[in-house]
Amino acid sequence: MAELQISGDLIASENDKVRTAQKSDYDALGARLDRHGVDIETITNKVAAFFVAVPSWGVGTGGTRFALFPGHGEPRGIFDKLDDCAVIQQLTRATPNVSLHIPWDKADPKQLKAHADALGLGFDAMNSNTFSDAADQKHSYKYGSLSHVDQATRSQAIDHNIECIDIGVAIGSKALTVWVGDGSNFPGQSNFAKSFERYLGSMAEIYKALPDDWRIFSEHKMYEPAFYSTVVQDWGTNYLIAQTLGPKAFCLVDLGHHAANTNIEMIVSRLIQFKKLGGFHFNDSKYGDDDLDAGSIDPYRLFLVFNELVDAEDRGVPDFHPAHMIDQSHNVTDPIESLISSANEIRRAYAQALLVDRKALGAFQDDNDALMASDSLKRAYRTDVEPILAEARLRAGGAIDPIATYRKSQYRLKIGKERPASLAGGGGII
Ligand code: LRH
Ligand code: MN
Ligand code: MN
Repeated sequence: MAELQISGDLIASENDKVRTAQKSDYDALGARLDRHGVDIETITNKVAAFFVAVPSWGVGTGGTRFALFPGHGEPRGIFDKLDDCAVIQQLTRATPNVSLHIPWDKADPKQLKAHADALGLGFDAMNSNTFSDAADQKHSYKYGSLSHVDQATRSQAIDHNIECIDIGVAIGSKALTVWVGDGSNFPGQSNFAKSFERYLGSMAEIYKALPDDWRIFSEHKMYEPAFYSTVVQDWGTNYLIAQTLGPKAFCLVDLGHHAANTNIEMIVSRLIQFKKLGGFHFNDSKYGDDDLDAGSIDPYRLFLVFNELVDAEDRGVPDFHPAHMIDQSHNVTDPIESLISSANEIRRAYAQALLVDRKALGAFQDDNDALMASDSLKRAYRTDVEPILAEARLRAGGAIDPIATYRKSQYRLKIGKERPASLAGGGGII
């Protein structure tokens, strides 16, 4: 039987050290917001109700295509990964769900569910994997999967996705994310139209296997592993997929999957407007699909994405419930610390976006007052919302300072003794 790893007493005693300071910071921010007509309690309650899912593959140390340097206490499999995810949730109270990757996390669904239940965790979208070959598979994905020229290879990839749905149903997931690396490295290597047609045909088969209350998310990525062309390369293609498949199909936006300088927040707005935004893989990047910690490179862009989400929430867009998930690879940090920090950064962007004075912003836009419109965003972004984030954690039983509490718990040291030193990291080298 799984048990929670961080003692409640430790969280309480660490919180006691900073409780008075937290209260005074929270009260001061409350007074300041009140002067601008904002009720801090409304913001805190919204932040406390905002959750982001942790990727199972993110709790192991990641790597590059050159090397992987495992840390102490690397998870040996999905059950260790769930234990690590529970630590993140215990301290942040922002990550009650885990997103699984099959076959990396393949195990008896009953045991998966029991282990997660005991830790108080649930499951977000399932992720299929047809971008690498599993040990026992008959047909290779070297030249593609759902868009492969060979029907038998496509069928194998379709069956794998249906298996992911079946596992997901057994553990309480409600969505399947499909990302394929299919593409080509040379002009002429593949026929753009035919490979997209084959991809759509395969996805239609998977779509047919979706339970009524499930959604399917297609995830686009400009390049890598294919370096000349990629079958699902941008949001335009992604929108066509969702539109072609039907009402249960939506687009997933991974923040690292775009050309440099792409206006991602505008893509988010378009997908919302045309009712096809399915969810996110949050991370940050400088050059490509770097999978760096959310908010670590361009926190303003993260804020601008949330500005669109809050705008939609405010306008009461019907059936608007995008899935919020993290997709990162931690190569030089303790993955648990990175995920704690990322969950907080994502909540921070949400809290800041909630502070935008939308009425004033709308008026500045209508007046063509570019400077003041931009200033309304900056004003919200500049607000230090940390006391709100800490308060949301504290009230839900988490830590005022989750990283300090995590370090104090010596959890890494403890699991380093229990789990043998291994070469295993996240899921493969990602
Ligand atoms: C592809 C990707 C996709 C995979 C994950 C491991 O780059 O973003 O979401 O499932 O990485
Ligand atoms: Mn992703
Ligand atoms: Mn990626």
